[in-house]
Amino acid sequence: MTAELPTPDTTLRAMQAIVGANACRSGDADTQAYVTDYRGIYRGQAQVVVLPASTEEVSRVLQWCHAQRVPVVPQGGNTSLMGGAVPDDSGTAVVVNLSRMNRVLAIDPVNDTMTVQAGVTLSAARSAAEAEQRLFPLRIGSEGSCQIGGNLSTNAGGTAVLRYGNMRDLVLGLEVVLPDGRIYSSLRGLRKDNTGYDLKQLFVGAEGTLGIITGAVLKLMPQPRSSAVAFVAVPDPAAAVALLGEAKRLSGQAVTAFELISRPALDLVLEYLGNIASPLQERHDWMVLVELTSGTDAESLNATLMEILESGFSQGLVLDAAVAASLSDAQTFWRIREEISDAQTRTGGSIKCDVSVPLSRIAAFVEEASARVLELVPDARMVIYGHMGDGNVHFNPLRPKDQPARDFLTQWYEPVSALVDGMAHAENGSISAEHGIGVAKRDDLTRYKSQVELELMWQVKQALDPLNLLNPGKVLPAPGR
Ligand code: S2G
Ligand code: ZN
Repeated sequence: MTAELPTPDTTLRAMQAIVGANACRSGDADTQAYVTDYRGIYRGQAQVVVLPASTEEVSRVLQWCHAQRVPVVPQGGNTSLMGGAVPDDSGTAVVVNLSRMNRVLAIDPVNDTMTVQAGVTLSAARSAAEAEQRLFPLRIGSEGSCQIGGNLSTNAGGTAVLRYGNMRDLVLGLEVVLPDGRIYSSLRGLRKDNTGYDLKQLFVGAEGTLGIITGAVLKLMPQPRSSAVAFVAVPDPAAAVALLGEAKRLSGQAVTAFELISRPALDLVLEYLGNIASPLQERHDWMVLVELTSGTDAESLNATLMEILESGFSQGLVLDAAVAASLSDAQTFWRIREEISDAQTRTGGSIKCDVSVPLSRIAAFVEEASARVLELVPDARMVIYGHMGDGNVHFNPLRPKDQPARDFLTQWYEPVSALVDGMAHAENGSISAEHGIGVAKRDDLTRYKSQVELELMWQVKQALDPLNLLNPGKVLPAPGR
């Protein structure tokens, strides 16, 4: 016999008693922004949305919801692409939005750590580090609105993973409120701590299904003294991979970003931006944005970049290159790269396949998957771009200009995503390299995860959230599906 859920009015009053009336939102109009994802694809309903100001308040909210068996959806900047941060349409959930917990609590420049609340935006975190002449290296296009808690919950990657890793590699300590309200805190800034299971890593990438991240201790890096950026035309993806090898051989750790851009991706974003010309004179099928950063002076780093490009030219790996002659040039090159995502959203009809394969197989994968997708959807625009350097591309077939988005998107799961994910899986790759699972790819896990992997994930979920109250329906398919 399932216990009766409290009425929305009872829940609202209980939440108001914990966080205060001003930190509660109820009713469709006031909750709209919190129950719909930023692209308007995933829409749900909530009993109440609460914006707690402290870990203590989060704990009390979860204690109450746990006692009343009320499901809870944790939410940061609500920039999830997979529907992971909004409630379902049952109208039973309480959304806990962390935006008011937005303080940088401490920066220790000697220890190279920064302690933040979960609601600090990525851009605020990066600015706080910069003010102390340090770098917090996570770099993703949504940095103005995404929050550190959500970056951790989705193990966010972005354009500097090649050099600095994902959020999993950038976190040293966490504070998490568990489904029953207990507070797990390991807000320590130690690079070495071998005292039992590394519990914090359970919550990184769990998409809010095991606990609500309320604070973190993050690694800081030395600020690079110089950077060198080039927009390079290459004959094909295989040449891009070979050029990456040359870049690593000649500059070692200095390779910070290596972003593939297909011609349809470039055409799309230049059309969207409207006021920026291609950095290259000629039109090319494939390009890469290459960024080196280092502690050496700009002159020697640029010389290294030129050495890489000359070597590339001599081996037929480079067809043309525009080297940023100023910060403004570099910013323009990066703006072209970063705006591809919004250009897709504005155009509509983007089938998103966020896949990764071993770097040794990525060129063949891109070529073969492109050919096979075009057999299925001959006029699709092959918007293929992103983090080739770490084996991840956003393989996003886009609707033909003359086809309405709604028609084109009927092909999303079958046949397009099933084909592309199946090919990535066959390469021992990932069907979601960066964006996580949410609800969008939840049921795919039964196809692409082994039975043992699924059983282990269910066992972890059962151990930490036996009542399945935290972010229900996200990430894990129902057992036995
Ligand atoms: C990026 C953004 C999401 C997408 O631009 O690196 O992660 O595929 C993507 O539009
Ligand atoms: Zn990406």
